[in-house]
Amino acid sequence: MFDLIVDNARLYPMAGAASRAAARSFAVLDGRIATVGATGPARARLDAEDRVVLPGFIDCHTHALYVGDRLHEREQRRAGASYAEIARAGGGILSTVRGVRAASVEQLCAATKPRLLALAREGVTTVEVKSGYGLDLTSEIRMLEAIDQLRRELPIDLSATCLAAHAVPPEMSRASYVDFVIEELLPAVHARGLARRIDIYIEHLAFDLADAERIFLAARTLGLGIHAHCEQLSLMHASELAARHGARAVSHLEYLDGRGIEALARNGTVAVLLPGAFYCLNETRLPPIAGLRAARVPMAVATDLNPGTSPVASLLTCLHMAATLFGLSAEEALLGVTDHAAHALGLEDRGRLTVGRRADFSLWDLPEPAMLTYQLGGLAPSAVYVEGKPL
Ligand code: DI6
Ligand code: FE
Repeated sequence: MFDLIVDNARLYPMAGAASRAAARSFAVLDGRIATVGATGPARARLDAEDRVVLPGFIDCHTHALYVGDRLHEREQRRAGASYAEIARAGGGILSTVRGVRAASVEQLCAATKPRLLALAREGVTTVEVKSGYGLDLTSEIRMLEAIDQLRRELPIDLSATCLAAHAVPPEMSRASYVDFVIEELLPAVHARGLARRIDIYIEHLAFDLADAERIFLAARTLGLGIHAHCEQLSLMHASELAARHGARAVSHLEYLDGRGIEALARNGTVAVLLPGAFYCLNETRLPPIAGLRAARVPMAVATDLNPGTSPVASLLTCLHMAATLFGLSAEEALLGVTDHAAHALGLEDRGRLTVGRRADFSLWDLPEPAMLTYQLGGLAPSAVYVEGKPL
């Protein structure tokens, strides 16, 4: 006896436009896909009425947990200041750090919930959320605890990443902060089981390759996964270093070169594209999509939802931007928010509608999934299911 049968569905188990299944139905048991194609007795039945059924979307790179906004930086940028100049003057990430340090878990959750629910309404069923606006022991842990609380309160799944190495806090030197992250913060986060991976911002205005190497070694010792922000504003060869240390994913990559592409390909590292940040910062340098494609590097697409560079609480918008601005095919863009995003997070239990995976899916009244890379706005799933249950 299954829990649910979904039938009369145009089923896209891999989400790519070219990979529609012959099967028209699937069965759910205990939150997982039990069979595809066959039917049988079930406690409930969902007639998809010939709608498109896609795997639940996965937003694999966000800084969704924050309070306040940075609207004033928009004006500063309009007047000619760059993101780096604003950051060096004590604005940027550090202005959000001041707000987050003063906020309680409840205030952090209340500010973040509407953003996560906005993603869920578009069919997003898993969201990665980073810390990185605390930059001290109690504030980083409070951020991760807030993510854990939201995970328990919301119907979608959240996956927390410790981004302690996001910026250097004003009260410390870079070297002593890196020591503190390695010696105190990461062990404390690991001991509490609050994050399954680390991330680091490797850029001239943040951390360098030597800092990154030390943090990667510490993460590996603790058995934490590795993600990194690389080559966003300049070529630092950070992707090569991260890949060599077994990074699952590296993000941004506008300045990535051929050597970096080879390193990602060799290590099976996912390239996470963040067109929302590219768009909001008015960037012109495109990530090397043709090279990534030729080297068969899996590409994911995420919102980078954050108050500074990508106040974009819409994965559908980013999917559209990945296709329109970066030139991804519809299939690449859709794989980028499903299977490849799951792989980036090491969550191989989702991202496809195949037997054994989580029954996270959405129903769409569309002629075909590629419509999501064509029409901007006005599209929403008619239903979203997480582990076989309606949102
Ligand atoms: N890269 C980004 O896009 C965000 N963090 C990072 O390292 C920006 C975060 C912010 O400006 O608040
Ligand atoms: Fe980011």
